[in-house]
Amino acid sequence: MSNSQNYTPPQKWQWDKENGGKFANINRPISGHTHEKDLPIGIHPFQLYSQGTPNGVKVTIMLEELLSLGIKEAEYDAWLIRIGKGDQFSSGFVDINPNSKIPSLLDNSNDQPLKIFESGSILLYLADKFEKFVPKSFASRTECMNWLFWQMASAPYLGGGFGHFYAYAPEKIEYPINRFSMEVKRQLDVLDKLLSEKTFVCNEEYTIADIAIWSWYGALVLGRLYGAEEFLDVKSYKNVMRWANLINERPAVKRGRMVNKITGYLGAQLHERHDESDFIHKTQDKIEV
Ligand SMILES: N[C@@H](CCC(=O)N[C@@H](CS)C(=O)NCC(=O)O)C(=O)O
Repeated sequence: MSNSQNYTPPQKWQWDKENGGKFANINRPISGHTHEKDLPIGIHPFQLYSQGTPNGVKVTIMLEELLSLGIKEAEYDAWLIRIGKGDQFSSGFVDINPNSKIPSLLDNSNDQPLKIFESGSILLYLADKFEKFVPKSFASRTECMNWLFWQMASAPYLGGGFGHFYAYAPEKIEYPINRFSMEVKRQLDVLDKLLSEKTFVCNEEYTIADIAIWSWYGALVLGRLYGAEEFLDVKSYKNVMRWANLINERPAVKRGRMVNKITGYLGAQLHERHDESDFIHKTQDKIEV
C-alpha cells in the first residue's frame, strides 16, 4: 500500500486485500455468503443476530424498553454475530440480510417468519408493532421520523468517516480527520441547539429517535467511542451531555448495552441473552464513565 503522500489512483481500482486497515480481514468488494452455516433459533418470538456496537445496541435497548413496560410479546433471543470474525457472511445471516451487517432480526410471531434489517427499520417495526416509543399524532410522528432518518444518514459520517480515520486507519491523515471532525462537530451543534428547548429529541416524549441518536452521539459524548472526547471538546455541548446522561440512567438502556457486548469489562458482557435472569450478576458499574 502506498502512503497518503505518494498515492495516485490507478486507471482501474484493484482490491488490495492487505491494506493494513483494522477491518482489512472482513471488508470485501463483493456481497454474498462466504460459508454455509445456519443461524441458531431459540424459543422467543424475536430472534436477534447482532453485536453490541452502536447500531446493535439500538435494538437491544428498544427490546429491553418494551419488556420493561411488561410487553411479554417482545421477548427475544439475542445471538452473537462476531463481525470481526466474519459471522455476518454465513449463509444463514445473508439469508436474513443480504447486506451482511448487524443488527438483523427475525420475527417468528407472524404466519411467516419476517426478516427485518437496518437498525432504523427494526426500531420502527418494533415501535409500530407495539405502538410504543413513537408518537401517535401524525405531526409528532413525522417529527420523530425526521430525527430517526437524520441519525441514519448522519452516523456514517461519525462512524465510517470520523471514527474510521481518527481511530482505525493505519495512518493518521490530516485531510479526512479535519473534514469529518468538522462535520461531526456541526452535527453535535445541531443536536445541542435542538436539545436546548426540549427534554428529548421529539419534545417531552422519549422515542425511537432518542434511542437511535443516543446509541451513537450519546456514546460519543459519554466517552465510549473513539477516545475523542477532548479532541471534539464534547463537554462544550452541554444540552447533549444533559440528555445523554438522562438516557444513560434508564435501566433498560443499561441492560440493552450489555447484550451481545464483547468489549470492555467482562462482567458487563452478556454475549447471548435468552431470559431476563441472564442479567443477574452482570453489571455495567465497573465500566461507567
Ligand atoms: N445502516 C446499517 C449499518 C449497519 C452496520 O454498519 N453494522 C456494522 C456494525 S455497527 C457491521 O455489521 N459491520 C460488519 C461489516 O461491515 O462487515 C444499520 O443501521 O443497521
